Amino acid sequence: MQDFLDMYSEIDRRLATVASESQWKSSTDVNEQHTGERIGADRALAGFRGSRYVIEKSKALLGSRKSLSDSEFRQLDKILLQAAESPGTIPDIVTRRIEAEARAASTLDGFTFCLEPRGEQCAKKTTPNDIDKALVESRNLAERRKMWEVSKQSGPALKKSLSELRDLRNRVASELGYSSYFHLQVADYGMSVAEMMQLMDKTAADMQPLYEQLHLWTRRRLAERYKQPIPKQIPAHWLGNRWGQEWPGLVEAADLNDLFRGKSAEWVVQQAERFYTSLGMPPLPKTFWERSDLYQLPPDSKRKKNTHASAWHIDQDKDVRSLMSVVPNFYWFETSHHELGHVYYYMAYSNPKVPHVLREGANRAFHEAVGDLISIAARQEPYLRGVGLLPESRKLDPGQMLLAEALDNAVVFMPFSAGTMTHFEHDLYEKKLPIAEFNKRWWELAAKYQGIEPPAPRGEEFCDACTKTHIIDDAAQYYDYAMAYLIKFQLHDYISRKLLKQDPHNCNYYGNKEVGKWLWELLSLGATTDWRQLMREKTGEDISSRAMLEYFKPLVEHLNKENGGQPGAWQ
Ligand code: X8Z
Ligand code: ZN
Repeated sequence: MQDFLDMYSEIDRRLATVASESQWKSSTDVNEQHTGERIGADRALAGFRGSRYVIEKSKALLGSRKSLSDSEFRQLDKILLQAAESPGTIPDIVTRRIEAEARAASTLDGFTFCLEPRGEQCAKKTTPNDIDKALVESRNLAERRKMWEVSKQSGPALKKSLSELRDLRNRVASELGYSSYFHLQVADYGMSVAEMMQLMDKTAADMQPLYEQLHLWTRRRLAERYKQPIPKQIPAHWLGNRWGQEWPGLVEAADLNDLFRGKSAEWVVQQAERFYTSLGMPPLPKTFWERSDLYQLPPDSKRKKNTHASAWHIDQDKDVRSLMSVVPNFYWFETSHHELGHVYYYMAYSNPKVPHVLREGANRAFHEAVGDLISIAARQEPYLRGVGLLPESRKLDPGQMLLAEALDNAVVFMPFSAGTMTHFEHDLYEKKLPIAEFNKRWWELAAKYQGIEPPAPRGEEFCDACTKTHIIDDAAQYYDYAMAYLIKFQLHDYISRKLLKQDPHNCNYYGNKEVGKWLWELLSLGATTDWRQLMREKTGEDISSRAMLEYFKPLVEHLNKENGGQPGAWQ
């Protein structure tokens, strides 16, 4: 037994390191050569992970479950899940998948958004950061619509790839008995598809009354801003995010973007690091700063890179990096805290007590929750004042701050993540949604869960779902974020009330070593314990929307007043 685990760990660590390094190169400098190198390295890794020997041996060892220690069982379970991503029994399909994944990633990562197309060329390019800035700041509806439409340009380029990838991913997953690729991804939680969908539907339903009140408040507010009649559904280009997944820029009194005027992008990332070190966690390794790729490239840069933020654990040990396009604003302030959360998780579980195969989060949602938890703390007034971001003269209204947090971060995100995204991917994989219905289904779901409609009907020449990074390169996993939001409010509730004995709305983790120790203990376990058990041990409860709903309770009253007790539903 131990021989097999040792052999697997040693070979896997080497091959995975080479593959990560090639993926890093192909994401930070998109070109044919790097795509080719990535395909080669991924094939070598897949060949090992999915080899018949690995599958048969781990199945056989799992067969005598009673004699296995918990750690042995968990390792074998992970090994078999990894094998299911590339079963050696269908090598041609696995190879085709690897190539299709790499090509789609290269189209996505190297995509040029164009303001003025000239035939096949582009006379004026733009960046996702500039699109986001226009969507947050512009008051001109024609300009907003233009930018929103530009942000959907990558969809048609990716639509066929998504359909092919869906078929290949599903075929791969079926080989070891999964009903679809969605099922395979959900299996990492030890859950069935039905259980996951139930949790998502319950979450969306729990948030619905509050979401509807926010929706009503927002459509009135934006109609006034743009001097338009109040719509039933919100036109997508009215909102400050390309997918309406969060709605920043609506509460002027709580707009924190101006705090970053005069700060550099470097400062933003360094300040995020200071949050973690203030808790007693170690500084980031020197190699993090040398090897990461943290800042925005100019629109005419020869080098192209993925502009969506990510964190990387290259060697399952000390080589940790982040890929971002930071500019000094509030979005990147929060996102830097988010990415460093991943990085600190990597650092914490890379210790001798955690076997190589279990150097992962307690589950994927926990991984997403850590940095976001710190982001909740990083927007609290005592912290902003303490680090000198918020000047003496600027007072913050707690009611307005809570409203802004619900809109630009927490509540508004839930119908998108638990509703639109999760159901789209569920239908894509489990129900084999035909390519001729991709866009129709996407907008049906956006209408149903988010109450959002496109500025004008969007036919099947588009693929608006394809413009969302995760649909292409983080397939069938977006419920991770919905769960992460539940978990982060549960952790925050515990930390503020039980450890700090402070109001969750007005508390300060910064500099608190007890909080740091509590969190580090959780992170250091990696995937060595069952996540449900960990949840109970650390917070005393199961995963639920209780803590998030409680956090936003003061808002219910506030919105009720502002909305004059009107029902919020748009349906
Ligand atoms: O993708 C991310 C992170 C990287 S793991 C920036 N997030 C989701 C998104 O942008 O859609 C964070 C919250 C949701
Ligand atoms: Zn993340």
